[in-house]
Amino acid sequence: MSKYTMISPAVPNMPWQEKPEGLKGAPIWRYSENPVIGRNPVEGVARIFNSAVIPYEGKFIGVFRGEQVNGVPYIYLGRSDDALNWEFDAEKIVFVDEDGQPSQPVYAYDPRLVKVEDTYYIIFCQDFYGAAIGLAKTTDFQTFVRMENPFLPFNRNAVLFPRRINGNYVMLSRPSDSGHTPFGDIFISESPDLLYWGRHRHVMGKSAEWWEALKIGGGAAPIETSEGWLLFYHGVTGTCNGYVYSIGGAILDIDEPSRVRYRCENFLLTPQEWYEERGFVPNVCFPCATIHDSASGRIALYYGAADSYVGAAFTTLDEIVDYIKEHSVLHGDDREAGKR
Ligand code: BMA
Repeated sequence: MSKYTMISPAVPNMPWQEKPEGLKGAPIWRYSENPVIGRNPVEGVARIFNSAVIPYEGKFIGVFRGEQVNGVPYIYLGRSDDALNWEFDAEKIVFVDEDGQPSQPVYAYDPRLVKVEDTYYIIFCQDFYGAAIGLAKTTDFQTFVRMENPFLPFNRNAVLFPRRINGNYVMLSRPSDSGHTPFGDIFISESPDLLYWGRHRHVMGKSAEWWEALKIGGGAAPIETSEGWLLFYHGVTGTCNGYVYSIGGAILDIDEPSRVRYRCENFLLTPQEWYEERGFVPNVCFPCATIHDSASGRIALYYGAADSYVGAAFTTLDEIVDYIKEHSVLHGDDREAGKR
């Protein structure tokens, strides 16, 4: 009998591997065949990483950050029967505007993919006179309609919640600068229509813990649970050799998610495998999606590794929630509604 419940569909065919014996630290374990996606996955694309996947029509579909050989990132569509072996379209996703006219972003990266009601939304980083959040929707993964840009530049790491809260769509984001941003807290904004955004609140900031002492950013779309919204996010620290990206966990209040209920002082995953430590940008674990099954409580977390690969890791709702609660350290800001 599970201790906690997920409020989301059952996904009986989700990918899974049992916990290895002797696992130490946080109860989350890497897929033994990682990386899931290797180099040069598509003609003209050198690397796929920081990508999002979702169950679709009994199988799986995803939006993938493809770093083209000219260095410009774009979003590619991929399909899979098992969410581990992926086939990618040869061409990048073509976007149109609300009138059906071509509306291709200059570049597009770090996509998240979230279903709200009957529509799938892609939330990504793009050029809007500087790095800013892009938003697009599809119902069939054939036509992709770009919507109005939700926020002003500079902003990154936007993550839509999978349902409205108190009647409004809700999105996390991380206001930033035009460069590699040596700061950054997670904020939340609401919208009645995905067009006009307001009621901005602060959710949580960098913390005293070394692994997230520089900046943080939303990761996978929050999972609705009996304890609140389970959020996997990234935390960044600065070293003499550059940034290190780890994966953290927090649980946000179900009705007022700008309030943090629990926040794990330990990282859940930090770079330690070759595909996380070695690559185009070393020492990066960058979560962008989960596939989770409410019937079994199983969670598969997808993360970009070293800006070069996609990795997967597994956990269960009971184990990860207990771990986050047992190691929870809240800061003054975290408990606040986030309005000043
Ligand atoms: C961030 C983003 C991510 C990237 C990370 C590490 O600023 O650009 O796409 O994974 O840096 O390079």
